Amino acid sequence: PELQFPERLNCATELLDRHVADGRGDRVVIRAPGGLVWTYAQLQDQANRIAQVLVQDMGLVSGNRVLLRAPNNPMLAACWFGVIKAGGIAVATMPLLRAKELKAIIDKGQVTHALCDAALAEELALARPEVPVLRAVRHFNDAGPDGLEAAMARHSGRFDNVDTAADDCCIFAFTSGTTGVPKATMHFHRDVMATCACFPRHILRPQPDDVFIGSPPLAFTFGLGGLLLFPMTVGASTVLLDKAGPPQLLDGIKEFGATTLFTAPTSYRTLAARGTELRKTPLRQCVSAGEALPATTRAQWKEVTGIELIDGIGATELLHIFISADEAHSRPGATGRAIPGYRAKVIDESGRECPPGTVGKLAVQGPTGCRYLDDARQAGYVKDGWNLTGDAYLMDADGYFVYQARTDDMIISAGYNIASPEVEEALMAHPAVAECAVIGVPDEERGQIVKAYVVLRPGQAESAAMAQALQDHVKQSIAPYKYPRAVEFRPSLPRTQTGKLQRFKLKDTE
Ligand code: 3UK
Repeated sequence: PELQFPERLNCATELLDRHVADGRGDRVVIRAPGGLVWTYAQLQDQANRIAQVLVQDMGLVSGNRVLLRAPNNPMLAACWFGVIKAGGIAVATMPLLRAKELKAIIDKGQVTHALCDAALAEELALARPEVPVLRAVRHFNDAGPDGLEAAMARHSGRFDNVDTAADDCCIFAFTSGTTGVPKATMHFHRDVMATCACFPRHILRPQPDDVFIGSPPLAFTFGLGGLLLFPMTVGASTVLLDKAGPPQLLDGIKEFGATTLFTAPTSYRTLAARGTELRKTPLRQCVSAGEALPATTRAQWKEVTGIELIDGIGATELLHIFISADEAHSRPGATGRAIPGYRAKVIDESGRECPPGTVGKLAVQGPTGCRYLDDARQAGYVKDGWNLTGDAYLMDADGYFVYQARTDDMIISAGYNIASPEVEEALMAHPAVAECAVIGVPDEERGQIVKAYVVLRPGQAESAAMAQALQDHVKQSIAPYKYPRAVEFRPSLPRTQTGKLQRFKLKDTE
């Protein structure tokens, strides 16, 4: 029943205006470095002005697509709500994208309007001559007479949200491209509310006094949910950092008294080195998603901070996390169970459900799901009403899902199935290893062999002896046939802007 929504629904009304109407307007919603603090009433005022600029000055009509481009900051959040209030579709883009990638998104999404941070104006300006569909652009965090702020000052802080249907689209989200070309997915107003009724309500259970902080960009749905929508479900607050590497996260947690952290496994691994400093802070909940969480990282985080990590698998196609476990129910090595509202199963090649303990393809069904802009791709992701995320998993007898690999990252060597992340985890437990990536490379005799790309910690020497030591270490920690027969040292590894390893790029170089 909690996932039934009225026919008319605007998620900005529910997540933002509701708090002001119910007397919570004076509560803080956003803080940012430099001392900026906005209450719910102030965010509403800003978003209402932006909605009017969009509709009255920029000619936006319901259903138009608005490109948003900024590092995480308060104006980006205000613009997101402004677009939603005006009945538009928010197309948030990763800050590091170049003109060519912006052009592809604008073309694919038929984006007509853009609100862009003045600091990131350049690449959009370069793309503009090639995208005539984009007819109106305004820049924010811009004090000039043509800036968005000057236009906002000419409007009132009052706006009646456009009366959207629960099934009207409000987000185009682009996937991070772990397997290459980014794909665009659509989400409706009710999907936003459904996501807020799942992971936050059943797993995180935030309190109004919680302070959220983290690294994922709001352009990545992991960040949009974790750093904007979820705190707003209970009138809590968020800290938006324009730079959110481990040092900034650490400083931010201390400065703002953050209680709830959202970041990726690699970031937890780096932060753990200074994790004891976090014991003196109010930090109490830490969410990891985006990539598999190695059991060693979970154990290390618990040891240095005393906090049990909350792992969760989410996907752009499903908007947010659908399998997870809270601190009390977490199991090392397992992502968790299907969050109430979702169903998940593991299926074999013919689509039949696998018995517990057997590796197969993850299939998910629930209140959110994949809607690609591109129909041809849709049939590949959604089969018989189940979303196929492209992950290999097994489910144990208690309904816990144990991650194996992306299905494209399962290596078949001499008839053995070997999951890249398992070999990576074994390697990362070696003290000389900072980062690594494991792929299968073609081999005449074995079909494929396991190859490891390794980034060593500072001060460690790249040598044949080191390679041998790493191979021996893997043979001793997991089944020996999984050890990397080839080891190559690298100064760094290719990652997406959401921080995910791009194993396909390494495969391409082979
Ligand atoms: C992988 C994980 C193991 C998995 C995302 C939380 O990552 C997100 O979305 P993307 O579309 O990628 C989806 C794919 O990433 N993955 C994510 N989380 C985990 N693998 N353990 C995990 N905990 O391959 C999945 O299919 O970029 C994550 C919330 C919103 C998101 N969009």
